[in-house]
Amino acid sequence: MPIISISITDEILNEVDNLQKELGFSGRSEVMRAGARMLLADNKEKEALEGRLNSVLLLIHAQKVEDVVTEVKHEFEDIISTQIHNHLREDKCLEVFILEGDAARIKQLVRLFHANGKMDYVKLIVA
Ligand code: NI
Repeated sequence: MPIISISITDEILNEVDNLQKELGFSGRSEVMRAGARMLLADNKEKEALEGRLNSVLLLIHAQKVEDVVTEVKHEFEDIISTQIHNHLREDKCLEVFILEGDAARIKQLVRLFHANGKMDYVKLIVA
């Protein structure tokens, strides 16, 4: 198995260590492999989507990156029919987008939120 090194924030590393104990993983590598497998499976499912979709996109992010979200969402007004913005504990924002439109366009939006690396959580739910 190849060995790679990754950089990770203290905050995420702490959470990874807690998760390792809580779920009984044998080490950090095992947690990271499980995370990568979930992301791959999620992406495969998303890539298979086509045609016109109704969906809900959930985002959790730090308040300080709100401008990134605002910038992205203005480019996708054609598929965002409703948006709910709510404040959570610890300066976090929860965003709920109700989306309607072509699968390709919805995937493009989700990809942007994933790729910028600034979101704590990105989840697309297809109705
Ligand atoms: Ni906010």
